Amino acid sequence: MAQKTFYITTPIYYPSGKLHIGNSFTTVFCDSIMRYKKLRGYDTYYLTGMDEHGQKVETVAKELGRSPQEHVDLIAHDTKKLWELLDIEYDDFIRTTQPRHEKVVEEIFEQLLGQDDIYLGHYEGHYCIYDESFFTETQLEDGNICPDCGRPTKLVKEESYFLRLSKYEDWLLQFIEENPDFITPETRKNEVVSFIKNGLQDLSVSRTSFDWGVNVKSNPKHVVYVWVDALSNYITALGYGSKDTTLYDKYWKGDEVLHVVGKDILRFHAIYWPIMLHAIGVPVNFKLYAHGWYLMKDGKMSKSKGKVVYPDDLVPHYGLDAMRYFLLKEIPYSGDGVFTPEDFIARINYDLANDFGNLLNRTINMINKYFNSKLTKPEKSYFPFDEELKDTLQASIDSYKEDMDEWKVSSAIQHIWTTISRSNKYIDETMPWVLAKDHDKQAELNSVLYNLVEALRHIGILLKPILINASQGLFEQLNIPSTLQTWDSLDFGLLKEIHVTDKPQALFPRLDKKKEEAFITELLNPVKKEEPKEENFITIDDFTKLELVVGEVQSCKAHPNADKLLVSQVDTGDRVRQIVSGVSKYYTPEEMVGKKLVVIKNLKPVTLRGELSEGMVLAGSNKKALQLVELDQLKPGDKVS
Ligand code: ME8
Repeated sequence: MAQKTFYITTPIYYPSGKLHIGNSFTTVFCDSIMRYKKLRGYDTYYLTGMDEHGQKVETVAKELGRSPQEHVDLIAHDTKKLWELLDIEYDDFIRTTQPRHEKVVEEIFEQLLGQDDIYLGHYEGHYCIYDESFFTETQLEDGNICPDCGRPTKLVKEESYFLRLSKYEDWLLQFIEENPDFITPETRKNEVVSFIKNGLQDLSVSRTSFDWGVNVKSNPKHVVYVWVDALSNYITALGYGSKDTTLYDKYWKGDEVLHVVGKDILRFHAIYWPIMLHAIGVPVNFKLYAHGWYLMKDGKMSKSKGKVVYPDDLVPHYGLDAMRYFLLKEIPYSGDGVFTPEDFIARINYDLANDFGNLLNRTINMINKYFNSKLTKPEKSYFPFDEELKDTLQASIDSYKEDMDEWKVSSAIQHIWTTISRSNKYIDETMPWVLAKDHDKQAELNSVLYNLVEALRHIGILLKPILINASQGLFEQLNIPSTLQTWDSLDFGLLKEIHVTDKPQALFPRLDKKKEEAFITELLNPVKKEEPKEENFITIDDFTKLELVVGEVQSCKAHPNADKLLVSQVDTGDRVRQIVSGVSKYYTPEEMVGKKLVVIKNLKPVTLRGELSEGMVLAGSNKKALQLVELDQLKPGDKVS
């Protein structure tokens, strides 16, 4: 029988900065689904990539003193490194700046224009550069603030092309009705349906206000607006519109296609994308899963508030599997998840180290101790608990499968832990250490330990899409042949004989709770080093603009019209100049005479209360005192620098 195909995609990420656990969640999530499908025998294709065009990229690159291309190259490089760290097995990494993508986007746009699904008009609206979205007055928060990111929006009016969404409103509603599992979860589907029923407005699909994008072929002053550009990646990456459409024919037109997106970009994928595809004559045969968000205890993850968690801070310290486990476990199917240092450490200590790691470790240690690392397949069952263990295992496998098929990864993980708990309970019930004391109970003891290894083998298979190193570690320590690590080998009793390692290693060492919580808290709130602000600096060139010289006061009088001021005649070497200074509270005119002071010679002359002032003398001061800077060893006109 031909293998079924499964094509899965992440959103393509904006290169606006380093990716955090939120973006990483989507990618790890897709990776686990892809690995599950592979385990189930599918021919899979996993696409991820970067959304590299748009005004925001242009702006960020400029701020960082890079060209947009240099900027996106750097971020794409860092992103690939992150996926390597998280062991993401993607098949392709598309970048919207690649010619293979740009060329096809150009053509898609022209096709839509040619068939009058795109037309030229004017757009006026409040635009958020950061989110690359327009908002209506009613959507904005007070002060024309973007409702998504909280930044100020800009009122923009420009010529723009529009996609006729309104024309396809009825078609889309009918499509959603006829394909009830097109959008999941159900709550998200309801959101989309009610949005459409409120009436779709034609979508602005081009900009003239920036350059960094795909130009409209027939009118190059327009750049294709980022969503038409971005969404097309899902088919351009497969070679749609190119000479070689093998992948497109195989995977897009294949058995299953799944787009996984965050809830914030649901509308784009559930409305604009199917309409675009339908309009250009591409079959709309994808499913959409919109997941919730990772939040911090007190709200959204926010770089500006210093509340962002990065996997590359955690993985080197806690390992790949701890990170993957937490990410996949803590976002439920249709809700948000919260990251706290306490929960992160608790999941490692309780779920991974105590429940799972310990089960494996105890089992191996007992086999080593009682049977010199070797077991044989028991001839029969000795305890009623044996059947209970097997029943729990079978029920967990069924529920796991059902959940994974519906993208409920967090819930599927819980079913694995049900089996883990049942296995730990089985040890308490059968008490192998008591059996070991009785020489007549060797067969029972062998059987108990065999059942535990079989349960662990099953657990290892179910964990393959979730914990990459730990599932492998489990198979290695139990010496499970690769033929019994497959989905088809989920059948109790297939192990003929067992020979476990005599050097067991803890998969997840227990962590010092307080110390590690403090470590992560510190990562989240690094002690801020006061860095001098750039605008406080002047360059040496700025300083040398000042002409500072020694000036000797020849004579001095009180200012006729201002109590605080003295008027001095100062010899600066080249000539005598009049300088007005606010020092009368600290110096009498008599005291001034003969002082050799530091004078700024090239200060623009001003008239102060009727007296010309052709420079300034320098003084130091605090609230109580003022002291003129004197250089009594030098002569008038000597340079000060
Ligand atoms: O939206 N928790 O890119 P993006 C969970 N370029 N998911 C999160 C998250 C969080 N805290 N923060 C972000 C874009 N995400 C577009 C996509 S696709 C044709 C174009 C998710 O880099 C977010 O929900 O802003 C989205 O799914 C993904 O990261 C990419 O976000």
